[in-house]
Amino acid sequence: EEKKRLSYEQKLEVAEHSFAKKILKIAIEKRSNLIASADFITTKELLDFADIVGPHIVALKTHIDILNDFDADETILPLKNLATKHNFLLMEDRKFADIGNTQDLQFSYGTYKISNWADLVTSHVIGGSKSLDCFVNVGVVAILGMSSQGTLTDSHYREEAMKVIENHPNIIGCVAQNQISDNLLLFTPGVNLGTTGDDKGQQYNSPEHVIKNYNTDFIIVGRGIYKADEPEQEAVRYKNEGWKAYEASL
Ligand code: S5P
Repeated sequence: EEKKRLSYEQKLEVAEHSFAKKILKIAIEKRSNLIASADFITTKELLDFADIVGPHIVALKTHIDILNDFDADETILPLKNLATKHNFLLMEDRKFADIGNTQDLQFSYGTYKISNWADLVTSHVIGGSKSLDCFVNVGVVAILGMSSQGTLTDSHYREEAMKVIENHPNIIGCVAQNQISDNLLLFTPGVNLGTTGDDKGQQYNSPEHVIKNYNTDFIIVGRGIYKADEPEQEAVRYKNEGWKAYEASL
């Protein structure tokens, strides 16, 4: 018989990292496995979007460095308030990829001071295990495999990356396009119900495909929601599709 996935409740029982517990609790409470990617270049669009989709998501994924008008008081304070109001986590998709000392500086200093506000951060593991020691008071989501055409994250890379990932206590899960072991959370981007890709190498699957085939815990949807005419309606649609596929896979 085919091996079934663990439920969010079962994952919560064995989760050790505080941010793994937090995101699992939110998923259970909201009956949602949806993370919305908010790839906006203005603070107003980012905040309006967060307020609209907030009730339906477990986390809002940001690329904070693409904002034209970033300001700690005008951007981060209201964003944190919205995260509290609607009970979602803030996931900064920084994709760190350097030595430990540089990542330490990039995490806490400069314009964005990510460590002040992010609950989750994405990081490559290409710098090796010790490069990840700097990520304290945050959950690290490691980039195992990418969704883009021609990515270098082939099976050999992923096998070596997984050795780092499985042994690092700061890591709560992976971004990947394949099934991984039950003790890590799986986050899958490249999800869209309307199209199979873009002209810059992105490749898409449906929520059902990634949840059924990879046992993904959280789907990450960007343009499918934020470019829609009715982003809230679309967020609800992805949330419902994602939850239905999760329940069917139990
Ligand atoms: O492999 C990846 C990893 C990530 S985090 N492929 C991705 O697309 N992402 C991110 O997910 C990407 O940076 C973007 O913010 C989001 C996908 O956006 P969409 O508009 O293509 O859905």
